[in-house]
Amino acid sequence: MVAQDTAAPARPVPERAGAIARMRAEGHPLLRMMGFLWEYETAVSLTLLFLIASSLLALVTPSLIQQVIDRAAAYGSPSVLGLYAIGVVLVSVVNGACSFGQRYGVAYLVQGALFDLRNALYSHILHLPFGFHDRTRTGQLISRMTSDIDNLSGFFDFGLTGLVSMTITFFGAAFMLFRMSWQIGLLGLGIVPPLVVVAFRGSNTLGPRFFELRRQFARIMSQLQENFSGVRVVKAFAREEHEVSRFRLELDEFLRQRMGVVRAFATFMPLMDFLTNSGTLLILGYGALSVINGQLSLGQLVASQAYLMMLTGPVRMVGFMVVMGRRASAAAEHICEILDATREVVEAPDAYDLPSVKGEVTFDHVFFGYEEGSHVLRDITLHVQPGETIALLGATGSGKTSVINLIPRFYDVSTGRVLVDGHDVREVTLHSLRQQIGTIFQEAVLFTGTIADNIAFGKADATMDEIERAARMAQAHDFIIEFPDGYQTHVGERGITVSGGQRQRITIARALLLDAAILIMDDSTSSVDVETEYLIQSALNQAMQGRTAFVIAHRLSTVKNADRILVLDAGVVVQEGTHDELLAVDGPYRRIYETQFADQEEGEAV
Ligand code: DUT
Ligand code: MG
Repeated sequence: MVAQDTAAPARPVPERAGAIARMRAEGHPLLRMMGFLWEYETAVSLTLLFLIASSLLALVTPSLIQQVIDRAAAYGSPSVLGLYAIGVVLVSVVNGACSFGQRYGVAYLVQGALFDLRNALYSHILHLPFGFHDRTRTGQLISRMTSDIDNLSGFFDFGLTGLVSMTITFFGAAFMLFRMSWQIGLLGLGIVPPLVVVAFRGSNTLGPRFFELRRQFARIMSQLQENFSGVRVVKAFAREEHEVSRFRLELDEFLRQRMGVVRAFATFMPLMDFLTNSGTLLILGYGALSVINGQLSLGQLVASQAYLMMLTGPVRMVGFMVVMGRRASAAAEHICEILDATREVVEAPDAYDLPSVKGEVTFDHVFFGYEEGSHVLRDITLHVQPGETIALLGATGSGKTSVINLIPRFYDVSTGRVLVDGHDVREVTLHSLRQQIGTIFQEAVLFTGTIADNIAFGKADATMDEIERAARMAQAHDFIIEFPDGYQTHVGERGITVSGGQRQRITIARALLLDAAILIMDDSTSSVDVETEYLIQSALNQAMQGRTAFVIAHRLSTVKNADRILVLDAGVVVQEGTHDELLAVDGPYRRIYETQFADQEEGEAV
């Protein structure tokens, strides 16, 4: 966007870019996050300049007022008074302008940095491999993208500028007080230690409570999310009342904690006020005596009160700043955890684009496990010719899904090789590999958007003709045009407006649209009625024409039509051959056939 344009292209300074990249990659998480701000170097310097100017100008104002009182009022000269009045107005106008510049600058660079951070994080998450997403809850990722970034945003916005302006104000005010009179300066500084003690105790009490409060809020949120998306289950099991009372309990806890925070806050604020006010009173008293003794002017007495406020203001904020800093630091740690999550599946630095393939797939002594040391697949060797259909069969947990997951390189093998048209899948770019493999997952996921968008998901530039052709092949065209808006019909976040079988056929169309040489399908048709099953079966038969297909099937017709059947048991291929070959021998296939398929055979004989 605008912000990026100014930062990135104009000056090719690789050294600086390298420094920023280093800053983002190592060190304290919070500093790494600040690397995102550094991208906006000019904005940072300008903002800092405005910030310093406005803080210094604010320090001048009490001094000017002192002059007005002491000189102009004392001499009774309206013209001098006017001059000082103009001075005061001028200072506040310039101060206003600086303050505008500083606020605008901060917003510009913080929003720009957050824009970049959100993009970087999102892209990183989407690029992380299957293994990472197997381990990580969706809610956790969402909270990284939302509340953690919000926390950082608060810190960037108020924390950093506050730190600078408060430091200047504090030391500036102390300096001005000492310049006026060292006794008053000492008295002023005298209030600081007790204020700091109270502020820190406040932050130590409030900090953890705030954390707890947020955690409780997150719990409530996740309960809401679960129950709203699972509302049908809640209703089906008549659990509404139970869920309502569970929610009430969580809300009760939230209320209790919230009141605890309020109580703590309400205790500390008056304590701070009391300390500040007593200090002020002390100095006012001492100052008044000095005025009577002629050691201090009236103007100075007035100014000293203003400086005292400037001295105590930042100290009162110390506790708040510490809490904010801790929160931002925790958020930065969470974000860095994700940014540092290793990509187990990484493209080789010299990865090349897989040329257009014919569809030959080879497993060469493949061992594979989800965790190091334990193998889920053992010594799989397989050679599939282009156009062949392979059916995978085996008990649940035998490793069927694991086998096909290796072809698009969703996971990496432990030892051995997976080759597509003779290219090791680890040597080619992921994009070029996956573009040539149509994948149909067991779970049919539709995204919010039109049916056409959903079919064209893997190929954004597909024409309407291509989309329709894919839909026809998937036996989906007929029901799609029945919808009021045809291909432009919107489907909800979970495809609520279409039935399960329809959803599956849309995802089959999605895979077919790629017109890939290789097709892999996991269990796609296990849970639909006979009629739909038949439609999907013919869709699949169409789809497999002229392609290499790997099918995890539960239907006899698919298995029988396959060129080869692999029977898996505990990660090992125990039988391999055609339906007739395998049926002829006494082995696992015949047992599966007899228990699962025999009755299907009768049904299909007609
Ligand atoms: N497994 C894991 N982590 C995973 C997925 C699977 O450890 O993320 C294990 C479970 C199982 C083995 O790998 O013991 C094989 O699983 P796979 O999903 O390949 O089995 P399947 O043949 O596809 O089973 P199903 O018919 O239930 O889909
Ligand atoms: Mg499976």
